Amino acid sequence: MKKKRTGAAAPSPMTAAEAVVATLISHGLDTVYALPGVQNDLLFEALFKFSDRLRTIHTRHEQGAAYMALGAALATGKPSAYAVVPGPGFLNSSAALLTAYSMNAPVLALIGQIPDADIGKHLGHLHEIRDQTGIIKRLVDHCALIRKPEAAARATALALRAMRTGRPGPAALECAIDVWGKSGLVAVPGPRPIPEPKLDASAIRRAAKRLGAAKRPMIVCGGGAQDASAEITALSAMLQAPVLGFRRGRGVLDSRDPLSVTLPLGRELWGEADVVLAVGTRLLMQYRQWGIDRELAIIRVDADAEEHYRLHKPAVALTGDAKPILQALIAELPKHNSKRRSRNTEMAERQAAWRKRMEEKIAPQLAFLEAIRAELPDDGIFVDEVTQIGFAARLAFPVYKPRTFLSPGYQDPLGWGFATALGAQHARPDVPVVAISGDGGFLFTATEMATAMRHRIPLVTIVFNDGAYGNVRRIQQERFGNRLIGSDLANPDFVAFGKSFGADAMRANNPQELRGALRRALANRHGPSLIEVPVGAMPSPWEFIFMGKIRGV
Ligand SMILES: Cc1ncc(C[n+]2csc(CCOP(=O)(O)OP(=O)(O)O)c2C)c(N)n1
Ligand SMILES: [Mg+2]
Repeated sequence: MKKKRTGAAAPSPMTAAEAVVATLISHGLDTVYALPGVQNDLLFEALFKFSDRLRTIHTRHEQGAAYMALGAALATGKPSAYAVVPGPGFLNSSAALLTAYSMNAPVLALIGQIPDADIGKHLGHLHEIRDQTGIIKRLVDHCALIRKPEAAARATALALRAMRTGRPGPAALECAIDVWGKSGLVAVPGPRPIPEPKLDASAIRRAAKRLGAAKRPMIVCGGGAQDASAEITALSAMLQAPVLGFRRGRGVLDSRDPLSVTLPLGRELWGEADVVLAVGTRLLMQYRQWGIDRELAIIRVDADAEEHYRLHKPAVALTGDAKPILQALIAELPKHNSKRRSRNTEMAERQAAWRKRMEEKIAPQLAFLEAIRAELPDDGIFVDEVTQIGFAARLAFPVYKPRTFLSPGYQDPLGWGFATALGAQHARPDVPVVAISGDGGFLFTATEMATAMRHRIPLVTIVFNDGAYGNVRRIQQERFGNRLIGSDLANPDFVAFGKSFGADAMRANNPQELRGALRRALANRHGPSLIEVPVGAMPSPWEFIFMGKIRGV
């Protein structure tokens, strides 16, 4: 998205911390998710000073702060920020920062440091960690150490710009305990336009010709297509091309459109396609599991020029933001497009056939998902987790709008869900957010229920309690001769747990009761609600996800 150049304000005296905070504000950020500590006291002093324009949402663990920032970025598509102390504070946030990197999410980490003069000397200062910068560098594409107030505003603006330039992703700024409070003359810059590669007219023409002539075109969407929903919808209709979104690409094309598919039908269609338009997706599952052959031409649209060639040379590579590229493709396509018959009936029939097969195998999961979809409004956000219901949701939860199905990408970090959903709900108070968790994943960040209460965040969380790391347990049963180890869990009474924080908490024993509980929870906009659903072991969904080769066999 482009923003107008607003220029820097006239220089005025301020601390490095004030310069960072003022620059966040000048770039449109309104929240910092944070957990304080002595190295960042002067950052918090600046956050206090600017608290009429930037809210500080404090959490109970740094992973909560970082996942909340991630959730805010995913739900809004805009940059978000979190602040933590160095060493353990930073490391506590690192799984979330890693997940932000894997999801190309624009999250800015503000990380404290030991005294500036002693960085690298191994003196054993409070929270010192060997080569903190080196560790951060492995987790983000852009990081900088702030050493002077005069450089702080510019460093912040550069980090925010890097987060949205090319392939989006997180950035980090470190600042030493004795530098945050140093004063200097600072000019606070406004946002500058994000550089976009020029449209490659000849590549767009080649793509339009290939797609126009294709007999069985298909579109595959990843997270990079989330802001090009209108364009994907138009192209799908023009080409009568099914649109596959699995996990991060879900919701780009409304699930109610018969051309909107997920797994396993998407794999079948991959096996039949002659031209695939792949938008903002790594295509890892397609190349590594489903296979590729000479009969299939791939047209890739990606913000990252290197991504095109990581696995395979595509027929056409288009680099940049998906939206303008697809708009150019839409303008060019009518000159080359074949006459197309509607595939709606065919696709509806094939979807129904797969649905039937799934109902035969994973009925318990599907029934709970149906209950959730029936109560969650069309624009409500569903936050997925690494749990039985989550795996099924990736296959079968209908998604109607972009950025309303948040699934954690290739890290799949157990425990991301609750805290990420809190951030999503905090950043999007206008829509309801429902998080699902297993009993295992929920307790990773369940302490953030205190954050939800403190900041009155009306998130609805459903905990499916099977008393186990159920996914692991089933694998041990089915593949390892029932040698169960490390997969059974002792749990609290989740309803009592929720209530002890002051949350509205209830139990639902079946899909029908879940609907009633959700109705009550979604009506409560004053604070968090927790619904515990006791469940038994669930049937395996893996036969619909890991399906093996279909091309180039
Ligand atoms: C950070 C992290 N640690 C471990 C795992 C491995 N893992 C995947 S699923 C799972 C069990 C999940 O248990 P629960 O949340 O109760 O969901 P259930 O499978 O029981 O539905 C584990 C341990 C992971 N994905 N991420
Ligand atoms: Mg479980």
